[in-house]
Amino acid sequence: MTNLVVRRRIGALFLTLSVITVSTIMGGVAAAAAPVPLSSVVPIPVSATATSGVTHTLTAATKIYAQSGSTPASDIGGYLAAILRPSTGLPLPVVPAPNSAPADGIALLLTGAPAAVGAQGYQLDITAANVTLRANQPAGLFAGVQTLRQLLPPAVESTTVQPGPWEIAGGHIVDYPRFGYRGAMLDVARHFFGVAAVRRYIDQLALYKVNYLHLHLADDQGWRIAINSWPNLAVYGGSTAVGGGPGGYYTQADYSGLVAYAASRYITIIPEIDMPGHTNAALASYAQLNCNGVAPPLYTGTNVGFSSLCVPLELTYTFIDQVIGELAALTPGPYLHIGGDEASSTTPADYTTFINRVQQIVAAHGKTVLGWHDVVHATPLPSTVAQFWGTTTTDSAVAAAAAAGTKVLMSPANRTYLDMKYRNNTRLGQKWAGLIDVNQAYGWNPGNYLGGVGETSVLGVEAPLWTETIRTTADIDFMAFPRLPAIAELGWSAYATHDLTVFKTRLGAQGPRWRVMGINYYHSTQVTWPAGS
Ligand code: NGO
Repeated sequence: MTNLVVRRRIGALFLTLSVITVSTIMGGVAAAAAPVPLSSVVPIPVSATATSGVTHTLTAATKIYAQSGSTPASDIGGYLAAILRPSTGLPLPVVPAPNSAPADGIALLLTGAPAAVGAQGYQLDITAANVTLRANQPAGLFAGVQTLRQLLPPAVESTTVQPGPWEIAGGHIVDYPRFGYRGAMLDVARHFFGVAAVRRYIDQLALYKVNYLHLHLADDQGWRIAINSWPNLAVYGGSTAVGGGPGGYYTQADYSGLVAYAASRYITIIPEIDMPGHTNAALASYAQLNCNGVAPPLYTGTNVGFSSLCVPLELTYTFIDQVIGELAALTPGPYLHIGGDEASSTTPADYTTFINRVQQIVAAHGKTVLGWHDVVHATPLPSTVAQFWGTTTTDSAVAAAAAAGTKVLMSPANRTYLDMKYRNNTRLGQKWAGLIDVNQAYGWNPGNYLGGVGETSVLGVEAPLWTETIRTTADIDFMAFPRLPAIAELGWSAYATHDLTVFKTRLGAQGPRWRVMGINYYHSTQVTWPAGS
């Protein structure tokens, strides 16, 4: 009989419980599942070498040692403990690491990592005696914690005590990202998603080392952030949604809370106000923003390209300056996204005038412009980043901009758009950019995809989730899983590791974890799921 001693604190007492492992009950012979292999981590690490026959087991004595004197390290220790305690029932105290590397427990250290892992990478050593995670910066510790988490059995994600054992395969991992920007976008304008839903998505993104969350905060159907100098934007412009539902918006306190929550997961939020098109909600909220002085009605359909801010009107730029000013003050990160897509109700000359002027406003507020790749038709500032959302592998204007130094964020719609259907009969989503199952989402190379846009021009990869047809967190889960981890891997892992067959098995191995986490994932037939998942 295999007994695992679990110490749980109940009130002021420590109770010692004996938990009989499931394998004992079911098989009679103690045949605990083998530890998760190092090779199953998503995104796949740069290098992972297993030490055969060695495992590390978490016990009631395990401590989490955090780099002494580092608040971020002890916060990351607390984050790890908060994930592990409910399922393991172990106390897992977070304590300052001694000066020399601890001989036991899990150590989160900001010393001794190889320079090659940079600011976001880490080194992880797992021996029978201890687990040692080293990074140069807290972001690297956080990334390494996600790897460690995936190396524990899926049941570790449970919110209730599970039998264990909590074994981790022995080995040595050195890991760092291919691209510094690995993003996801959530459209909270077509349907509004409240703070809890966005936090849930942030937590899911963190598990796959995504480090930017772009929030599409305003579109024709809704304006979702309170702007103090233009209050009607949120109150009226945010009052509905696609299909005519109730809408909603973030107060600035809500939004700051999201920014802080994301930061605690090493994710930077990028706010987007789409303009000059996709602005019906703003135009409906303030008649004086319209060229004819008449406010259009609120819009709850799904057409695009019919609205435009009034380019010749000086008030337009006062408005933008005040909106961008308030957003910049709420945004510790470097980027503000100005949209710029599908401005088919704006003349090309007006478009150029407008984008060039808005870039100056963003720069005056100390931020860097991100825009959909349409902005290359204006005159991008040297720092402006163009987000490619096309469906072809050639775009001469984007290639010319890249040749002139513009960095490109890769979101090809037929590869990365999480709102595309998986198959013709997928209940949710659209088809305009094609069907996207795992082969299609994973089977491309961001550094060598768009003609004339080589690896050095690519800032990173982002998976947008537009929400014309998406209403609930279960819908978000269904469209994001399993494709989001595929895109996250393209952003993190070296292209030399790219292998569709192996990836389908690694991705499938995440299924049991998603099940424990309550993620409503799509059971793609292209993924090799383990039996029973
Ligand atoms: C396009 C369009 C969005 C839609 C989305 C739906 C871009 C950049 N503009 O992508 O307004 O919501 O497709 O897939």
